Amino acid sequence: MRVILHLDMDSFFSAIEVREDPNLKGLPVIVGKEIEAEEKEGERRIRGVVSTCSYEAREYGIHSGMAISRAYELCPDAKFLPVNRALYEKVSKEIMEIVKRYADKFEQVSIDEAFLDVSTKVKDWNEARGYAYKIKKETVNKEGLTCSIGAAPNKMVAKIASDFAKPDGLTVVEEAKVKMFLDPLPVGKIPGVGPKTEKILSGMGIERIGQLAEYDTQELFKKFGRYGRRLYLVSKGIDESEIKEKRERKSLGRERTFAKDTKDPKLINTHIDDLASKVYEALKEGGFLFRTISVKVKFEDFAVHTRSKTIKAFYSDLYTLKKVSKDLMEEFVGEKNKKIRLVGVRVSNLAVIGERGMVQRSLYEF
Ligand code: TTP
Ligand code: MG
Repeated sequence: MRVILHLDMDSFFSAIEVREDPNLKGLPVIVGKEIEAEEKEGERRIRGVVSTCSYEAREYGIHSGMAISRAYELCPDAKFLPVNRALYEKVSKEIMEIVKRYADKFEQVSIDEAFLDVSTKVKDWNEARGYAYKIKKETVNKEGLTCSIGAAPNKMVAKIASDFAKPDGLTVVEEAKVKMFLDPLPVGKIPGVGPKTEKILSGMGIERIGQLAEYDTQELFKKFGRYGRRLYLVSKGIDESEIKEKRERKSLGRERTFAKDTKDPKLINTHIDDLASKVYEALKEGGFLFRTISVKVKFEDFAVHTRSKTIKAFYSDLYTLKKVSKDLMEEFVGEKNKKIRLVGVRVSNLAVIGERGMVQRSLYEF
């Protein structure tokens, strides 16, 4: 039996603000980016968008992505707070550490949500419910924050289920009930189906997932191409995708012993280039960025030396990796040096692409 849980924190940023200031409890609380008063043509304006808001604020029709000015129109008495991202990231880390321990396999997918494979932890769906409940209780006890959990035979159904009874929800959808659960839901509940697709589907007379499941598959493929195939599978509750574990890595490196000890700079540099490429491939696979590059050499007398360079920001490109590695190697290579037996390239100070707005960049402009 495969049991996947999807956990999503309730009104995450605003729930943290309420926890920090209990006076906010029960009030419409809006957390927004770039909240600032600006003077324009003699008029004071508030700029920015709503990151999230408390469930009390949602009753006024306020939601993520809405202009703060619009939220202000809908609920002038709401508490408007700036985004304290550093705090939310710290809390996110703590929660993920707690939650991770419950899983055979764990995949964090955003600042406030994660998938857990708990297949070996529970024997049946009843136990799955109890197990999920334990997790919910621990996040409340340790962090003072509630979450919603969906339990299902796959990631997609678990994600739809976690959203089903928000906030503080727990929805279990066992295999035999997947169809019954999905059929009546609007197609917009399918992760990735936005207003655009919803509109096209509506034009085809499809409003609910059950109607999508019954629709002529050839027509779906014709209309949406490969995406049509995904829609079809999802509507039937089929999703074989695995939980992708991102192992926390402190560093990542490759090394090589030469067939014959050498001091030939050209040959050594060729190997450094090649090792850098291998490290780069591994970085790409894990979605990592680096700040520190190190090289290691073992001389013919087995003496080991390393040299490192830490750069100001996170980088991810092969050119930077090769260039810095070769620069670092310079003092070890050349006629006056001993022959080299082994070389290695390593990166450390890693970050994950996508985290904290990390993007790929290059140290060198071309
Ligand atoms: P969500 O889980 O989508 O929203 P939420 O946790 O606030 O509320 P819900 O109870 O419905 O899950 O997003 C998590 C956090 O990500 C959210 O608290 C704030 C941030 N966020 C933005 O900054 N901008 C956005 O447009 C969205 C959707 C979220
Ligand atoms: Mg959430």
